[in-house]
Amino acid sequence: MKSALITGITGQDGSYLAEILLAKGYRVYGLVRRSSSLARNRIDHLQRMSASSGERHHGVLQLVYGDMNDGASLRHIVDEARPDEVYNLAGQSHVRVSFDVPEHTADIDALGTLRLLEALRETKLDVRFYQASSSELFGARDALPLNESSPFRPRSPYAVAKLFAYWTTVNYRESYGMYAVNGILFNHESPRRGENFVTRKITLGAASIKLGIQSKLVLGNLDAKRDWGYARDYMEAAWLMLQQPAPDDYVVATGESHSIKDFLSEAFGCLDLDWQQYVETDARYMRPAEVETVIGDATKARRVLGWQPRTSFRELVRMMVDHDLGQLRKEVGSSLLHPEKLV
Ligand code: G4F
Repeated sequence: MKSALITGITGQDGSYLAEILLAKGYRVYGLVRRSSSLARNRIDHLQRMSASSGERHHGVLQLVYGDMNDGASLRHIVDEARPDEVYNLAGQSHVRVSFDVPEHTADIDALGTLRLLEALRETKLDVRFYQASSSELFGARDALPLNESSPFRPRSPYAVAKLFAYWTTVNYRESYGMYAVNGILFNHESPRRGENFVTRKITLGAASIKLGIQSKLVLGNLDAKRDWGYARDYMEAAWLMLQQPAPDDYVVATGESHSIKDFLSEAFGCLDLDWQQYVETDARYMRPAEVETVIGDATKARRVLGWQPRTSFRELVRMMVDHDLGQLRKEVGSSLLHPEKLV
């Protein structure tokens, strides 16, 4: 049985990756932080399946306590689990929030990666390491689409921290001969996306308006353009990157770019609503420095990994809207949801 350690297993990407690995028969170790609230809804179903026999999942899931700001805990986990593959998905991943908590973002996203790589180096395991790098590394660029050779120019504390992690990964590959790769993923969304990222904020907002729970949706910059794919498709690419004969870095993207306005039009359109009647903008959702347009060129991932996105923009938006409408219908009346207060 192959084994893998996933940091950030309770997040959108971690939960999809865990599903993929469990279906392949892996023993999956998921790093979780000790906290007073158990926010593990994205992996609850996996824990239940892993505990019961006869499911289509053949692997085993085990959660282990640790923290990216605690090198000793990482060393201990690596030593205990002795994984074949490590996927570093943990981090403070909200770009706007990184301007409010730059030090924390750097500690977890940048130094956390270093701590994990050091733990792997010290144990001298024959391990394959995946680093969740980001299209935010490129920042504002004139030459589009962006590929593995495009220069980096980060424009947020988040992107600067990710740049450190990117180069640390390359450095450990070159210095110590480690199988360490960067997946430079462009925006990837799903019904499991955090509610304060723009796509989920929109689908949840549109569904709330449709059901009369909310009267308007307040956003920031509506002109920004993103290359949005489906997170599950992107985690397939992450796995493929660790199955190659030699380590390398790959861009993962759809090659299509849409504006926030396009997303609004598609999402509200799914519910027969005109977004312009409900959407307002507010400076508090704007960023001190914005990345206006993002579009990726995943030619290398297509050629070397044989990967391609399987979910179109339209299918992705529809999937998210349908999910949120269904979820809200179940939760109407619940005090848990206050979409208008989201970042
Ligand atoms: O959904 P976003 O917050 O995603 P962003 O900043 O592009 O970053 C995401 O994708 C990156 C690439 O994969 C990741 F590295 C990163 O961790 C994260 O997952 O914002 C998208 C765009 C921005 O231009 C933002 O200014 O939407 C614009 N926007 C407009 N109104 C808003 C809002 N973003 C948020 N979060 N909330 C708004 O109200």
